[in-house]
Amino acid sequence: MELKIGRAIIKKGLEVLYEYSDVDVAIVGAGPSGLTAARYLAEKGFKVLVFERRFSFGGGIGPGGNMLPSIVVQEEALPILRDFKVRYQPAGDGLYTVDPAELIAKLAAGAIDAGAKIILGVHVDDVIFRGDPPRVVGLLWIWTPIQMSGMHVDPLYTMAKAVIDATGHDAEVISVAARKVPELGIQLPGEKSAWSEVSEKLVVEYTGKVAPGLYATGMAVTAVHGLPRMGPIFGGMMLSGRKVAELVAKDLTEEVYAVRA
Ligand code: 48F
Repeated sequence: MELKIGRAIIKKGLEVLYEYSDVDVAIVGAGPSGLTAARYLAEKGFKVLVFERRFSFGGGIGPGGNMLPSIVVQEEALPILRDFKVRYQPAGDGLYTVDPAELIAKLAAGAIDAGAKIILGVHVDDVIFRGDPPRVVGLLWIWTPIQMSGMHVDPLYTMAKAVIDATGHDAEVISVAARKVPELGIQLPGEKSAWSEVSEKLVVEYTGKVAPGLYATGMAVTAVHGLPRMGPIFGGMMLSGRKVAELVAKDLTEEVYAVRA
């Protein structure tokens, strides 16, 4: 039996890694923005891979409401909640409360059911770039426990037509790209102190391409554009995820037509 269990795991696990070593879109981070983007891109037919450093989903949603079992979403994001079949209750002033456990489960299920692949326990370490002017064409990654051990083990590669940084406050992928590929011309001022109302709007407005092949969504957008942070309100994160999905889909579709023309 042990032989069969082990072989089933190794065979399928390596098949998955092989199949997803080349994708249309690689998303780093399975928080609210990354999972939302994954679903809307996958349902358009793109091959989507999400790398998540932890062995769980949701990013900041779980601890979001200061660990209370309630988070807030504003009216503008209700269509997204309905797409994912997440229930909500009015809290007045255009705000709605959502159960964080339900939001985590349904965002992840929505992304997976739409066809996105989520691989857990992966730390994205670096980008791959090509060309002059340069374009981001993929990622370097390593298993999280190895990264945490501090031992030097060479990472593996995933090639992607588009990379989306959905890593949250530290914009980890964009940050490494800015530091190691200065020719990309990325500035990273970092986020400002809180002003939720303004930031919830600006985070969506500024969502998009940061450099050729590299996009920002969610709190990563605030780090790249020096926007204020917000509290435990998640509508902007999901609206940002949906917007980046639309932009990436448009760019990739136009690139395919340009190649064919
Ligand atoms: O932090 P996170 O939830 O990002 P988000 O989608 O949403 C932010 C909100 O949760 C909240 C907020 C707004 O109300 O302020 O913080 O922008 O999710 C980011 C995910 O990315 C993973 C991390 O474990 C988390 O689940 N992550 C971060 N860096 C890496 C990574 C990395 N280098 N490689 C892989 N995963």
